[in-house]
Amino acid sequence: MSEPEWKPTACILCECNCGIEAEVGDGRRLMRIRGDRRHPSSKGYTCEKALRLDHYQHARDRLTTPLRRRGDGTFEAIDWDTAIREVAARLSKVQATFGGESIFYYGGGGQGNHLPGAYSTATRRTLGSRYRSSALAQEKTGEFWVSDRMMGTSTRADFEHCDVALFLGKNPWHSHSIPRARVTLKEISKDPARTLIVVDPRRTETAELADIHLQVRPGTDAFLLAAILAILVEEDLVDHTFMDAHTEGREPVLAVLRAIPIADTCARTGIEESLVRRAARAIGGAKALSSFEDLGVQMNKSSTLVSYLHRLLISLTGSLGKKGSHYVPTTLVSLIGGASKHKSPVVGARIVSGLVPCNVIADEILTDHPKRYRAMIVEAANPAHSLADSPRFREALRALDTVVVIDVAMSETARLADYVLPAATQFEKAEATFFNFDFPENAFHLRPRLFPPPAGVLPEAEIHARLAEALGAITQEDLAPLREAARSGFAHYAQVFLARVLPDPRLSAQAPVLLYRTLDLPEPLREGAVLLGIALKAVMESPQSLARAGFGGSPLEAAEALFTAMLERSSGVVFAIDEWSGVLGRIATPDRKIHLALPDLLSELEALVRDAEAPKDKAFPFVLSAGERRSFTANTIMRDPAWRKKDAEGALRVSVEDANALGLVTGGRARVTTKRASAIVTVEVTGSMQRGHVSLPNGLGLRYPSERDERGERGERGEDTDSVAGVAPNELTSSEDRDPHVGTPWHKHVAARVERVDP
Ligand SMILES: Nc1nc2c(c(=O)[nH]1)N[C@H]1C(S)=C(S)[C@@H](COP(=O)(O)OP(=O)(O)OC[C@H]3O[C@@H](n4cnc5c(=O)[nH]c(N)nc54)[C@H](O)[C@@H]3O)O[C@H]1N2
Ligand SMILES: Nc1nc2c(c(=O)[nH]1)N[C@H]1C(S)=C(S)[C@@H](COP(=O)(O)OP(=O)(O)OC[C@H]3O[C@@H](n4cnc5c(=O)[nH]c(N)nc54)[C@H](O)[C@@H]3O)O[C@H]1N2
Ligand code: SF4
Ligand SMILES: [Mo]
Repeated sequence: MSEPEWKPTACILCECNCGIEAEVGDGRRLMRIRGDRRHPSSKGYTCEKALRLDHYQHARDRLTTPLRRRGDGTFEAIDWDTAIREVAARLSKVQATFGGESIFYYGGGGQGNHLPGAYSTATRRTLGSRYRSSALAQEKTGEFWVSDRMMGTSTRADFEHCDVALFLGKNPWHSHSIPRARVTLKEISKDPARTLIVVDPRRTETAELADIHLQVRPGTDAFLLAAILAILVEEDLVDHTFMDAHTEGREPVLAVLRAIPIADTCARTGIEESLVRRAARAIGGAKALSSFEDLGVQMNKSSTLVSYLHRLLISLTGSLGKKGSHYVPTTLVSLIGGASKHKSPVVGARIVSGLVPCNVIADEILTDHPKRYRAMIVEAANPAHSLADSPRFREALRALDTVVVIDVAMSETARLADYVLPAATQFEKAEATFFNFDFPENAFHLRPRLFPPPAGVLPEAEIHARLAEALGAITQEDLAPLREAARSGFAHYAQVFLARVLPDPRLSAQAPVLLYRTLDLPEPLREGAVLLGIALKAVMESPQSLARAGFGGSPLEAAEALFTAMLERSSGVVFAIDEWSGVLGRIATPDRKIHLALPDLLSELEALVRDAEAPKDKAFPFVLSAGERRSFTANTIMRDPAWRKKDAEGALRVSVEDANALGLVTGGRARVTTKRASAIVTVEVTGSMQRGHVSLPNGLGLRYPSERDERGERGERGEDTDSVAGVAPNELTSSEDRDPHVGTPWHKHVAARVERVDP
């Protein structure tokens, strides 16, 4: 037995990726976990979720060998050579018969792992795959589209230094998304000179800390923002100097806002006009406003309009480019972009940031259209659980010629695959994310692996390299000169790489796997190879920001220094340092101004406030928010229900008034019915919900093997020994309930009926 040892890594359960140290011992377990004070962003912070990460590393439904579906639907274990050969052959055949663009790619990374997506570009390019998507096309594409049109870029906010903080449909106490969220929230809350404003129909943990809680009626945020903007204009609380210097298109916007009937518009939200005015005055009077919109508005009615109004609020108050307000971070890999010229091939849906809207994927498959997708590669994602209308998405997967799933666990999606390729966990390979959005100092964290992968599983980098080889995309002759160059240091290697690989389209398509195969990094860091390419790109794109962080000199010197630092600083590295004075220079529209007037969305706003509300369907009197973040939820990364210390079933939250009217009690059962399906749930009666609004958590309803099944071989055992805790929210949602512009789902606004079920 060796002595346990503390090693740096990161939590993988939300986009913050807090630095942690794990005590690792024999048996490949994460025995104890604590925050890592050396991590540049989290500085020792964690929340309760990180401390039980061993439930991920040591899960009972871990995949341990490649699997192939048999004719009868069960799986058989196959060896890696067979798996790679057959997957390459099946996908090549689809490519030859229907064209590479019929091979759809979904995923590429979750909350903690973005290197698979980087390596997958090689496989996708080899196969000629063109269409892809990920969870971002269920949440952020409306925001990206609007941001791109208005600013040519996207912003984040500096909550640490703001005097007014605004959260729109966001509960950072539980969902985080900003560094050290609870510390920052508590500081704002207790400081009388700072104002915390929360817009949420529920009295969330964050709302409890707020100075102003705007408890909107579900789905009425566009009215609320319209009223706030109209008040800012009416009371002349807008920043004229900022608008003169940095915006254009002001007049049509002000004209629409002046015409908004403020009292009526407030009434639609269910909030007193006086409270809306108080919030507007706090926002208008802010020295530095930070604001964050998230799923409560992005997965809701008028989501794209809300993203637009939110950006108008930032622009009209001049909340960009000063400390404590909004900024444009320096990124290593940009996850965002605007709309492409091309539409999705079957439905003709708008593609934003290169992503097909998640809600149309099934429609792109379940059709006889000649351009329908015929095959899908799913990597580090669980769309059979996370996309709207799971039954229909399962049907779509079954209709495909070939489905390949790369995952660590037997997920809901893996169960429907033709081939399941088992990946090393995020602690068994070098991993990182590109969720790096801090400012003025921005950090990146390459985590060395804690354990070697067990026999039978491979890191995604190795899987994509083997696929490239099997598909004939790279040969030993391609590798030899690069291997040779690697012996003379990174700068020399980079020079040879730039000279040989980048000008050759065939080889540049394979850049990530060429780096992986030839750099020959030490094993615990091996999958970090692709970062040399990323470092090279970063020093070309943001030389000054990187130089301020110590990565200056010639591009080759800077890239070598940055890459070396990424490999060596196992608790993370500050790769960019920026200046507030440079932020407005990052507005990337052709005239470098913020374009305030988006005519389509202004017309939508006019229609919204003018038209009467559509009558409610009496059969579905409730609004169900399907997929709330809670203390122990983490999408489907954590499959073991024992990870959840409380609320194992993920209760339906119901207001006291509704519970009394329906005869519901905490711990009792209820039936939730939507137009799609019914589910039996456990009830939690709570004063935090408003009447007519109910909510279910995200990430539940997963199949998990019971303890006595631990020894069983995957696939060989019957499904019936698995248990399922809670309800999978997307059994209840419908894919046609989506945003008209970018197709994001209305998961937070599902019409529902709730009835008591007698025990
Ligand atoms: N604990 C935990 N943290 C997570 C995750 C997790 O699974 N668990 N997932 C991570 C991921 S992937 C994401 S995208 C983020 C999401 O983070 P959040 O967006 O904060 O998460 P949610 O709880 O889904 O939704 C936020 C709030 O929207 C509110 N809401 C519902 N309807 C409305 C409405 O009509 N208007 C307004 N204004 N609000 C409404 C809900 O009451 C809820 O408090 O969290 C990340 N962090
Ligand atoms: N109704 C409803 N639906 C929602 C939401 C909601 O609020 N309501 N939220 C949406 C949002 S914001 C998000 S982000 C999505 C999340 O949904 P998805 O993007 O589909 O992601 P996860 O559920 O996180 O699934 C991650 C998968 O990666 C696997 N995995 C873990 N580690 C590794 C690894 O190292 N390698 C590989 N290859 N696989 C690994 C896990 O086993 C799991 O199967 O859900 C969306 N769906
Ligand atoms: S869940 Fe998010 S906030 Fe909590 S420790 Fe993990 S990364 Fe940090
Ligand atoms: Mo998400």
